[in-house]
Amino acid sequence: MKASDTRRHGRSPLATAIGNRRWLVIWLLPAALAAAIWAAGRPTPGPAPTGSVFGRTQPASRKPSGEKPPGMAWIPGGEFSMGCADPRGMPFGGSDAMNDARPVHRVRVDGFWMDVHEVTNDEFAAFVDATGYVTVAERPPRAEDFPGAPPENLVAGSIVFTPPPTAVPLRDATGQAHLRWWAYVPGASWRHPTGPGSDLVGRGSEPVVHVAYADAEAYASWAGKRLPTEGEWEFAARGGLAGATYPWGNEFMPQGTWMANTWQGAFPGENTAADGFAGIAPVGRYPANAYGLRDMSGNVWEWCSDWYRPDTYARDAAAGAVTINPRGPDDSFDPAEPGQPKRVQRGGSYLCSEQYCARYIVGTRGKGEISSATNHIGFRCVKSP
Ligand SMILES: [Ca+2]
Repeated sequence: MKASDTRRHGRSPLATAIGNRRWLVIWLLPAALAAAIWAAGRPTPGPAPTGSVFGRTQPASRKPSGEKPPGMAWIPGGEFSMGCADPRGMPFGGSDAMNDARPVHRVRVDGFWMDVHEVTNDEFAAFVDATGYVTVAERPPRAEDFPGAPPENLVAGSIVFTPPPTAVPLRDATGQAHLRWWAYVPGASWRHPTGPGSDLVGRGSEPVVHVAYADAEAYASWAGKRLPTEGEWEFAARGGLAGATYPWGNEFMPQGTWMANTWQGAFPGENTAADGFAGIAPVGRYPANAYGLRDMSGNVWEWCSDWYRPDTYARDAAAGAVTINPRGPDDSFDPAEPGQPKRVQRGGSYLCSEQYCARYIVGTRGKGEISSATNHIGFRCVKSP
């Protein structure tokens, strides 16, 4: 499949065959709203959220036992308000109501260690060198998983951001607008982030990408760690702040400082790189939050261990006043793509902007089909004391 073919003809048979397994999730808006946003270029900010739905963050006092694992920070755990108010009225809040991140509800998590930064290419290479592990993107799709797909189409690869040369609508009636800037690239993998012609030279300290959920889980297990629950991830990202818009506070750029690697310019064609990076940044190039964590907003998306459902928070809120150590629902369901098992992803990426997917906002949620990978999805690990 060529990206140009996809753009010209919509979703190709190969994209359907492969894409059902390895396709990125999008979030849809009513057509009228999308048209208005496109016409205006950016949403008109509404009234600021009151924040009254957020209660205090109450960190636990328990200290960790044992020595601090290298490269990890202690996250004290405690009780906090999890979720996000409708972000459309916030500065840089984007255009999507993000209903799956409500209601804001009380959650308590135990303390844990968390990687200070996203897992890097060098770290992932050490795992592969030690184990011989082959990632999902490096394995040819199996014919039995894609009945009817021509054998020549069953080639290993992954999905790569491929921005179009001209401005395009961010949403349309087909629900497939994202195909204009994503392409399935044979040979793309963590070793070749943008395709067979690319490599990891000079990218050792960048976060590893093109990792499917099983890849992240395999690394974590090898490292003696695990993937965070969504509750742990958000508690850590909030850094002790209650209801702040970002991991560092309520201002997107306090004192004019770039705090995260996101997208600037008219997405997806114009990338001004005003924050210093046009694409992925090496980990740790932006300030840490109060728990010492880097890049909890932006850079690359991070897998969490919870299955994704849009009604998870509603269920938790209905079940009791405080949800203790939530591990997510027992199954996955996304009404936008029924039948695709998805896990939660958090934090947004270098491709997130206020025009599209403002999920660098700390309480918002993402989701990904478990065997899909792209060049803006990575992860970090946690460890219980
Ligand atoms: Ca991140």
